[in-house]
Amino acid sequence: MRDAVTAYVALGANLGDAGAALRRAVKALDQLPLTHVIQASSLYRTAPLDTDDSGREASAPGNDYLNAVVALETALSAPELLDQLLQLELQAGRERPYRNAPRTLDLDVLLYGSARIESARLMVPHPRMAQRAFVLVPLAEIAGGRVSAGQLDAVKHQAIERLGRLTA
Ligand code: A4P
Ligand code: MG
Repeated sequence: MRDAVTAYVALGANLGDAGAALRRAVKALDQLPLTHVIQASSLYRTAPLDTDDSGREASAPGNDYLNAVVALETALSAPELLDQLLQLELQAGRERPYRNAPRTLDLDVLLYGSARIESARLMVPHPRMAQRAFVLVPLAEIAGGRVSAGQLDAVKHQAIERLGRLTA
């Protein structure tokens, strides 16, 4: 039996019924093999944002996003977890016409225990998470120790509105 790890996954959607997509995603994550959802942040409405690895910031196309973060306890390896997330995105009708395109569901691995992973298909911690209020604010809500006050301060100009509970 493999040891379980606490992993944090960011959820985002701005196409179709984004609220329903995020709620369905939480249920689906809880049903993945060797995995349980142990915590979920509130649901947030956020303005579409384009950030790159250099820290540049611009607005992105499409409607406002709904975003949230969940904590998983999982015995899947990080690449196995990524495969499962990509599968759930496909099931939600995800298409990738261009960079930062509006999306029915985006699931990103933010943190996987304390692992640092730099492979061609998986970077953990997520390389752009520190530039994004839509990641840091919900993550801080459920994992205060993983986000510093300075990090939150650096993104406080980005529009984010707490809507309420994500899960019942
Ligand atoms: N990949 C590498 N590392 C990871 C990781 N830690 N988690 C690779 C997930 N995937 C990772 O992702 C492309 C490839 O990244 C994957 O196949 C995987 O091998 P993708 O989901 O196909 O494309 P993407 O989502 O457009 O790329 P990415 O990098 O997830 O986009 P971003 O940078 O996350 O930006 N504004 C608001 N307000 N809210 C949002 O949620 N999201 C984006 C997407 C832009 N603006 C937004 C939001
Ligand atoms: Mg993604």
